[in-house]
Amino acid sequence: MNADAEKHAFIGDVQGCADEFDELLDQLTNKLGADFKLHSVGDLVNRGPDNLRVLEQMRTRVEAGRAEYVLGNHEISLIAQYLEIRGPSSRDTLKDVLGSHEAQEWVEWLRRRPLCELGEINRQRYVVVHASVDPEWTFEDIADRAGHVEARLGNPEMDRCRELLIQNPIPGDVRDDFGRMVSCRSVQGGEWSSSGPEEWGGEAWHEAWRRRDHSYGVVYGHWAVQGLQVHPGSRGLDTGCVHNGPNRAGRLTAWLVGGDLTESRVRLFDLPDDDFISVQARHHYASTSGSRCE
Ligand SMILES: [Mn+2]
Repeated sequence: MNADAEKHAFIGDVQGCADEFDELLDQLTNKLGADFKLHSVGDLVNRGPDNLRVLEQMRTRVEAGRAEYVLGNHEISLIAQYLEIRGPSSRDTLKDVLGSHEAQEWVEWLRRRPLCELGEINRQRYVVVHASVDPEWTFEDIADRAGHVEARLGNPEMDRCRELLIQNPIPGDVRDDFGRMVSCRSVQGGEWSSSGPEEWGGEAWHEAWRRRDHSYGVVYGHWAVQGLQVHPGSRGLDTGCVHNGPNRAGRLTAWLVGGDLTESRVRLFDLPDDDFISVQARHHYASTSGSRCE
């Protein structure tokens, strides 16, 4: 088997929905065999009921070389709460991690995870990032800027990590880049916001990004309200499993690529593309339709 025949599954925001995560992994194993590579867009934790189970499953796969996992805003929130930089919000469900005897070990493991995964499948370069990249960034820019954030966040000196988390961003500096990668939804010129365009103005970051005709593709999460996003060059995979409630259906979604699955697509991100599988949320995690989707 050559490298291009390896099968891959990119999955959206799990947010502690361990039952659905297990079900999706079972379906992926049935479809792809046991050797597929799993790629997570981050936000494995928070809002849902069972963060530890999800983290343990992912850590086992990462350490076996069978998964890649980039950090989302909720992992950053977990680290910040552990360091007492911020307190929990009323909807946070991180106690199973933060209250465990292994809390410190989890924080040390998490802060050493990457902000971006940069790879190549079927000769197509791609980036996995939780929220966004600056529409102007090249593939090399992303590698460089993510590397600077990771060097601070995962620094052996915890104080360097703490400084990053409390630092005020200046446009284009390491703290600003960090925010874009884990929180951004909208852009307007050089500015960005974690709010959607309907609240803040501007446009969706991925629309601005697409106009640049970059040679790399982007796989991201973080934006459940917009649902599954399938565009040339990008895939948005957050289908809001943890936002499932009486007024809104949530699912956990995977995008499948590699092996013979991509024969119908000349290039990885071409359309049409229906190589997705998803599982329905099993529980009502959200009681109202008005909850913000972070
Ligand atoms: Mn998020």
